[in-house]
Amino acid sequence: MRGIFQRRKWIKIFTIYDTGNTGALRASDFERFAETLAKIRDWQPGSTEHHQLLNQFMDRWAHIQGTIQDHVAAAPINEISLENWVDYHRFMLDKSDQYPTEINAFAQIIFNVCDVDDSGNLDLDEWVTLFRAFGLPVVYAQEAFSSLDKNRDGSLQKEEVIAALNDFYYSDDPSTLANFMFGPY
Ligand SMILES: [Ca+2]
Ligand SMILES: [Ca+2]
Repeated sequence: MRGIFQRRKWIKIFTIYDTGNTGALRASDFERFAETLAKIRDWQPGSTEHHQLLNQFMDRWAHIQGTIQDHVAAAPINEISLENWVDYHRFMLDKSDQYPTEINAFAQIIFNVCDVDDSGNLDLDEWVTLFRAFGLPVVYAQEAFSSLDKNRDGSLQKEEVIAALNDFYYSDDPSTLANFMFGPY
């Protein structure tokens, strides 16, 4: 059974990125995702923040696409299939030097966009913003938030989010609390 459970969570991340809901990831999905997030922060096209966010997402796309081309598909690709995506995560899991890149990049995106008051941590309202931005049903945001707030201080520190992302990506244990960080999977 090992791996089947992880696969479901990797697919969940795929659905978050698949903003065009086509079942394959393209550069345009990443661009649309960045635009949605920029709108939430009211970062106008042409502003530094808008530019940086778009670059961040295009870098993600280039990194993932490049890694898949080089190590997973072994051929040029202009879209990422679900199977390539799953194999990409298996590859990352095997290369322990690779996956902190993945986790940190995702955490960076979360904080850049959702830490609206620049406090360095996320309160519940900001976590709800994340759910909205990621196209996730907000009804699950509070339960997810509570499961990640390990020190129970009512906000999510970056370490808590990074620890949760680690568990989310790589735990194969159904009882891991962080499995629920983006709601049902
Ligand atoms: Ca905050
Ligand atoms: Ca906390």
